[in-house]
Amino acid sequence: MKYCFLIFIALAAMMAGCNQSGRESATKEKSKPYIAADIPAFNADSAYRYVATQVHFGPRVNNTKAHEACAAFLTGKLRGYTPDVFVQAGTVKAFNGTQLKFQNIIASFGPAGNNRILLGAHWDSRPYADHDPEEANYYTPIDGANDGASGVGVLLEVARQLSLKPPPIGVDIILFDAEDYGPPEALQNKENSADFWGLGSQYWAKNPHHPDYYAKFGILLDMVGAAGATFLQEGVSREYAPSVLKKVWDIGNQIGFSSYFLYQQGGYITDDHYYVIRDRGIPMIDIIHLDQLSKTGMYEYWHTVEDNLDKIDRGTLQVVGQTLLTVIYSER
Ligand code: AHN
Ligand code: ZN
Repeated sequence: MKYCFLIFIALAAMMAGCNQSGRESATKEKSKPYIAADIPAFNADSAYRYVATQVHFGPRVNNTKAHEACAAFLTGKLRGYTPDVFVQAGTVKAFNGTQLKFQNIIASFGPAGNNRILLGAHWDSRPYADHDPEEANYYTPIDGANDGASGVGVLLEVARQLSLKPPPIGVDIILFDAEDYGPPEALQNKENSADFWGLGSQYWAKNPHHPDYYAKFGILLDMVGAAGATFLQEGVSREYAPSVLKKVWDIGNQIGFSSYFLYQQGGYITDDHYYVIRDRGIPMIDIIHLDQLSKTGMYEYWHTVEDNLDKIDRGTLQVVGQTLLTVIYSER
């Protein structure tokens, strides 16, 4: 009897092992995806202007005037593209006890029902340049042109496109707040390392704007605007949303962006998608600029005062925006 049990455990472990390698190879190789006809053309100049406007408010750090003003801008823009905009406002507690005012901004398009997808990006920017080469800058708020504004700029242009041609499925765009208020590097420890990031997405995932909100899958954009960006296959995405990752990577490659969407494993990032997966059960991937040659493994100017508008490239915004539109309008 005892042995049966042991064999069962051994078999289960082997099967888990198989599954694991099966899953990984599924995301490593490209194959030809289905792509619909008549996909709208993404406008990178428009996306770039949306990025620039956000950056010009100054750092969008919670509890500041720039943050408040940017929220009004984002909400106003989205209301111009759909009547279905919901602002989820409240307060969350930061690592240092500060009560942060936050606004998750949600815009819905297309048919109602559960056949829908979720697109996200964070719109706040980090109060600390704690990965800057200069120690004197560790507590300086960053422009967050790439880290924050780029993903939001792409999603605002996607929203404009969705307003011009209704998508075949429901699409929800969520601009998450309070993603980047995690403890500064010097104060990080085991107790505060993870769950003080993604405060807005954690709140939304536990209190969605509709009580039983569900989407087939989600795509998060994070640092999608720098010249020569490399999107490695991020670990949480690989493990919890392999088929979504494969679909998006195959489409990106198929339409000509193989130097951006690399079939290469990246590290595990505690980003907003992690909380949407954990607390809402929606498989969500993170399209995020990872760079194995940089010190942090992230975009080289990540959490530095150099994360500014100069580094934003219309070509990269185009790659990500056109890939998203192709995914959306090819869904059934
Ligand atoms: C952590 O470093 C734990 N999370 C990073 C998520 C992030 C911050 N993405 C952009 N800024
Ligand atoms: Zn950040």
